[in-house]
Amino acid sequence: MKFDFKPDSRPLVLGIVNVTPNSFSDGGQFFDTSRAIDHAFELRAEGADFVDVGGESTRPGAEPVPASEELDRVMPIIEALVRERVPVSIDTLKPQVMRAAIDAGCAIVNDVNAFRAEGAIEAVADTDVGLIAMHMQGTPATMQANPHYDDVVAEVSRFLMQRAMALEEAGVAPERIVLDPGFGFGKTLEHNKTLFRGLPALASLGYPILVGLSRKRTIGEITGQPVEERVIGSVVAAVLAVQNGARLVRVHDVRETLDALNVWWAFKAERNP
Ligand code: HH2
Repeated sequence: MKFDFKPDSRPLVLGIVNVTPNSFSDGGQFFDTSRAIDHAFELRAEGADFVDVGGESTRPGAEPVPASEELDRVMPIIEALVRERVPVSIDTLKPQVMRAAIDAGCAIVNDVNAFRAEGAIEAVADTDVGLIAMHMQGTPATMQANPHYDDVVAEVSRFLMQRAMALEEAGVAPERIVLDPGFGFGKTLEHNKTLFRGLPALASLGYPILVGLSRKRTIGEITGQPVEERVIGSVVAAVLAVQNGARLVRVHDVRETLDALNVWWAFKAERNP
């Protein structure tokens, strides 16, 4: 299953399956393998273009898990999905997990660490999978302690361009690269707001932009809602993100997000199918 991003297509939706006991928004809910597989098929049936499978939480304060444990969590799910020809994205920052997932047939590697780990670029360069490189200041364990930027849009743009260049220098075709400003990863609410308004500038870097705000703390801070009541806020954020230039969104609530995006897409332009 290849990553074949068409610049003129409607925005793509990645449905999230976290196989972790501690993810912030669906923590523990899909930790059990068979439930995670059922949930992944459900998201696909609801219209997710890709199912993004993650076995290590990156919530603020989360501690890393060993590669062997992460593999045990994600591989059965990836294999079950690939068997049924569901396009899969693997959410990992470990080269070992990237390689195993690609060998199993993943279409995308989604790395919140933007392929900075030793061996990460080598693990993905000589393949044909899509690559999502995300900006993060610090590490999940420490990133929300005291994030600081002089100019968040400029600094995130510069970082993402550097990572895109590093991938291209290793032989990655630009069509395989997606960039992500990393909402909530070492950013305050104010940083996230400024970055959101800067999405047109990020989109002008020349790579498709992915936005992940689904059910995040930022949505809670704006709406005052607990995590299970953030669907409407998240859907509005997804629509505004694509309106501002994002081409992919990573979401928990696929059906609701797609309803909104389809209405936006239908009303927006004359060249729609
Ligand atoms: N956010 C999370 C995880 N992976 N990948 C990309 N590309 N962009 C994001 O914004 C992003 C991501 C964190 O959200 P979630 O998966 O809901 O929680 P957790 O990391 O606790 O599993």
